[in-house]
Amino acid sequence: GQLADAEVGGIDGNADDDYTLTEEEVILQNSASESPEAEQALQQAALLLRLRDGMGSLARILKTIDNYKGCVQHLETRPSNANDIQFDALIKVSMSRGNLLQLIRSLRQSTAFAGVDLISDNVSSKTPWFPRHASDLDNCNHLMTKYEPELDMNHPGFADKEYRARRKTIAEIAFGYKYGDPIPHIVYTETENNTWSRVFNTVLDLMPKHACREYKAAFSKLQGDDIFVPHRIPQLEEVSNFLRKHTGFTLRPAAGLLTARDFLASLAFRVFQSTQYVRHNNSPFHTPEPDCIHELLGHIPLLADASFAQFSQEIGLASLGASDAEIEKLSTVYWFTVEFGLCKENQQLKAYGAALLSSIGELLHALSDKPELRSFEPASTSVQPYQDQEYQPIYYVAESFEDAKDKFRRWVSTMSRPFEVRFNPHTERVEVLDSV
Ligand code: HBI
Ligand code: FE
Repeated sequence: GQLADAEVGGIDGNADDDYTLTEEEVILQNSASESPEAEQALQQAALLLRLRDGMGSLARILKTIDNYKGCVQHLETRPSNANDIQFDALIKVSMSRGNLLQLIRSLRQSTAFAGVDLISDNVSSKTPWFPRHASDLDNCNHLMTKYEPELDMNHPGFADKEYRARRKTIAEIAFGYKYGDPIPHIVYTETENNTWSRVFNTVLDLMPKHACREYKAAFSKLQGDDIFVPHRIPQLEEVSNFLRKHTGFTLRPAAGLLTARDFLASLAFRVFQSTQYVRHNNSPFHTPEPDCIHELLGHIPLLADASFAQFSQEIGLASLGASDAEIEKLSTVYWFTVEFGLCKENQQLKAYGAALLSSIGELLHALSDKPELRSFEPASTSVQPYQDQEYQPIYYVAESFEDAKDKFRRWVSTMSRPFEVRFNPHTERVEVLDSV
């Protein structure tokens, strides 16, 4: 009872001032402050300590861990080579993120541990942070620095100052956007509307023969509602309202190519992050990065299809809290289905992938006899390397969206995540069901 039971949660207030957080503490603080659930999530850490006043402080440390409801999973001590009364201790603990953050602060700052140096606090973030509510997507807007007009000399807009300024203005809208806001209206220029018209008209030509029936059905509805017309770019807000009515999907403006983790996470909430800028008018039929013409003509029609919407959401749900390696596999599945997927319709091959439907060149290539066709099998599709600079040499063919979804579900159940997630559409919240 003599041990340091006063130390739980009690950090000397004045010690806080000139104290900088370590990288691990920042991880803990960020993840713990997201929500009460995150704060309670269990976390592992390996604490390496130097006990300058012998073994006495070890007992105090263990008692404190116990008070924080932590579990010591491994403990090792040895005399340090410095001198006789100094010991090094390695303690592996598992405790809630919130408490772990407090413990680390106590070890560093509290006078009760004056004889203890915390040499390292290697926090393993086994489960990466992920959004629990649709409003958490306000934090899921990290861009990949790839194919940007500012950075890529091969970008058609690289040498065009005016284009770059336009891109910046539109990107600012996306960065300022918060959950619940209406999507700001963009007054597109005549040049931008012209670029849209040129792509729109080629899609109109090719769609009857090459697009899958679900795409065509939704496309007609978008035309019927005067959202898809040749002479003007649809506004994301009207498109979002259209989708909400059909499948509950909505849009959020995105500033550019997002990280796969952020992009996939939004799908779990039936939210599609859509760019709002337009490709450079010098290259109307090709863009190195997503633009709103690709999103609108490629992605939007199928997101209005119930079965496809479900498939998209399941990829998103599988991504929440997944490891980096698993995100990579899910991205690859996304690539070969949502972006470049082919499907069968009465023995004929049709396109459903957004990158095909919004790019005539690749659409005709995909349906020619040049590429290799394989049937969609998540286990092998997810590890197929791909490149994004030229036309694909391989495409995957799905029997139907329902079949793709069944196969995908079975494959996802083999992934390593120690919990299940379920989306509650009433609260727009992802519920986490521990399966351990
Ligand atoms: N970001 N804005 C945006 N649009 C996409 O279509 C997109 C993305 N980031 C990643 C991505 N697509 C895919 O290539 C997968 O990595 C998920
Ligand atoms: Fe896309």
